[in-house]
Amino acid sequence: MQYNLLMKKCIDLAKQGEGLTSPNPLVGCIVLDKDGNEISNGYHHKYGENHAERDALLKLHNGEEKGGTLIVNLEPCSHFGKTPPCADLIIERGIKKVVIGMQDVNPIVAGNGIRKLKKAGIEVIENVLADECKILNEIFIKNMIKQEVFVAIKTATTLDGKIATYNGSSKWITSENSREEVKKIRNRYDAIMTTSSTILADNPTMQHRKKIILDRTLKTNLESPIYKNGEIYLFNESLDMFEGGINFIKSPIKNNKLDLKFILKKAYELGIKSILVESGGHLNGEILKYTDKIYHFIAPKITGDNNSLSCFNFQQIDNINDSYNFKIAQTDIFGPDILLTYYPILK
Ligand code: AOF
Ligand code: ZN
Repeated sequence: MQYNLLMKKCIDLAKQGEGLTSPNPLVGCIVLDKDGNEISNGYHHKYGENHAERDALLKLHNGEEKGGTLIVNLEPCSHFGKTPPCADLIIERGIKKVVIGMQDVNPIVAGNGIRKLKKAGIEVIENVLADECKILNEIFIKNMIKQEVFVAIKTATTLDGKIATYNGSSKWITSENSREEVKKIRNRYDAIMTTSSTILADNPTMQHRKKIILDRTLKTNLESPIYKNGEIYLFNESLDMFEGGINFIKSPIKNNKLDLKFILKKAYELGIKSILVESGGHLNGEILKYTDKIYHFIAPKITGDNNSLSCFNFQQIDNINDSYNFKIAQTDIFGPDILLTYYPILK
């Protein structure tokens, strides 16, 4: 049997938990009876709630899964965490075959779930749509393997790579369609990050659960719309306190700027596992070396002005071979704009 389509459906089910499962992974699950008919599905809804396998299996009450197949994008767990091990429930329910997208990278599971299933005589098929499953959980994977925050940048430019004219005029480069997609992208990340320059230039609201604001000298007005929703982490060079609903966090200075390495480490310690940077060319450029992924919306416009502001503005190079290199992973159309999704190629 070809399990690719069913695995794709598990990925789609898993995505229903986007924005709610962090720091845990996105997981979806399908159960087939012994004749291959789909009899249940489920997903991990929210951090701390049932895992996907349990969500799907607990919907079945009459033993119709006995001798059946379970498909799941992540190896079933083998540990007692917030819930008992999913592998045990799968065994108890008499499932005969388990189809897995990728092995778990969480060291307390890592292969133990698969071994437990096999020991119980269950056939295990691994690595079905593994690449897609790894992209689905790229944040979880980076967190588990490196114990570091996953950083993505979102930018919106003209065809000539500009985010604004020389005097900051930028509303709106991309279409309503693209801006709706940005809201969905934002939702995948624990926090958004922006700077005082962006706040002073655009005065955005940026609705989100958590916001990291870089304002070295505290020059933004704390009454600005951006401060009016979400938890605020305001990195600056002088204050370290919690006041007026704002976490002021004092950061060291490096090369005359707030130290990004410190900020990213601090954010991770504060439980922020992923960040979407939505700012201008300076921060985009400075943070590029820590960046895992870029969402680049491009509108079919040309400013034609070399003084317009670029989406990455941080270095001078003489040789074109000193450019940063990327691998384009996906292209989408949000008419009339396109969205390029790309990953840095590590040198
Ligand atoms: C999930 N949802 O659907 C699956 C997970 O914190 P706990 O006790 O819920 O355990 C989380 C770990 O369980 C997680 O890091 C991952 O290794 C494994 N699988 N987690 O939250 C799920 N299948
Ligand atoms: Zn589990």
